Amino acid sequence: MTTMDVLPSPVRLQALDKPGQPAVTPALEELYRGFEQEMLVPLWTEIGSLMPLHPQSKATPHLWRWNNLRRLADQAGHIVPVGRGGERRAIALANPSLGGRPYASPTLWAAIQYLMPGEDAPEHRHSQHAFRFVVEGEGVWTVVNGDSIRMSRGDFLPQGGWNWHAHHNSATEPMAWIDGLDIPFAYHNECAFFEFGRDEIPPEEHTTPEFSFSERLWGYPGLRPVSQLESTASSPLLAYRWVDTDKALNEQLALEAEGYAATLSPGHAAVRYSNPTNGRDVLPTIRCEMHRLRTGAASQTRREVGSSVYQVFDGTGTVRVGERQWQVQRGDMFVVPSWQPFTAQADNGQASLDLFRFCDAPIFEAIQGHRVQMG
Ligand code: GTQ
Ligand code: FE2
Repeated sequence: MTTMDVLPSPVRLQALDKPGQPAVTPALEELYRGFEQEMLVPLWTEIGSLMPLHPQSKATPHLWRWNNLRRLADQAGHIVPVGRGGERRAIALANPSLGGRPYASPTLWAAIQYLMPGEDAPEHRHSQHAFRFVVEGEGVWTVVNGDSIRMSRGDFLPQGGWNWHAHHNSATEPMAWIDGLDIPFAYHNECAFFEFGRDEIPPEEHTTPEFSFSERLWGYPGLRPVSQLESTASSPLLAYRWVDTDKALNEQLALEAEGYAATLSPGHAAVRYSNPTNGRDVLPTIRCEMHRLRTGAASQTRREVGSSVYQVFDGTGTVRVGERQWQVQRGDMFVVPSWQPFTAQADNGQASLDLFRFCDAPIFEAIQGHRVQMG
């Protein structure tokens, strides 16, 4: 290293010549050269960005249109084979201010996955927690530890880390769905493990049952199998069906109309997918919810520690994230970065606005670092 390499740039010294910083003198320049040479950085020059008054996300609010996601996934379906090595035909949302990396937010992966008729995605497992959510179509079964689970519009399928899984399209049409995982969180925190499974799913697991074993065991609300009293970190119920979610949301709005305090705010119903063994979030790192805004209704503005990804499940409306605002429709996806204000409003008309949401709140709750602010 030459002296030139370690000289602080004039720009940097100029930046330091401001309130709260020591006077720039030859002695200070000498001190900072010493720091750089020994790989040291003082707190007093960095504290503003290291310890901000409130979260200042590196992520940007951004919207991805479903017709573009769908079109490009279909294009990939015709060009890119799916198989061992690449593992999945999944295309991730890349937040525009996260360096072109496949991160929707600093913690969350969100992708559209696509399988052509007759195709199989090979078996593997990883420590990252995952889920699938289906905005349109059917025909793909995901096989988790040998349990074959049907995927149809509106279904939510959690899949805790380290479970073997593969997907197969048994139908005659291609199918798309979205995946949410904590891949960026695991990447940045260096805790990821991965293992390849069998290259072929045996025929006896290549089944297409209406309901999975997990639903037959766990799919009755409030009824816990007494043979299964140990709580598990991720939900053992591997599919939450749209008929139930839809009914639960409708009933909240109906109860509200009858005078009961069943909604979050006027016209805003919401349910959280929960783990039936402990009542907590379905996955240790990811919270998943479905929100329904009655026609014309708006959600209360809120900001929250941690980031969220939304997908419009149905209806049309306006969403505001920080300084941005979009008119949205079915399938559109958007990111709400940490501590940015968010509100949604359903258009006036026939339909309500249904928003599927996932976020990283369980991580921050676990470290006593979670905050929500309304208004
Ligand atoms: O379907 O197993 O979008 O392992 C990213 C990683 C999907 C999957 C993704 C995965 C999967
Ligand atoms: Fe996977």
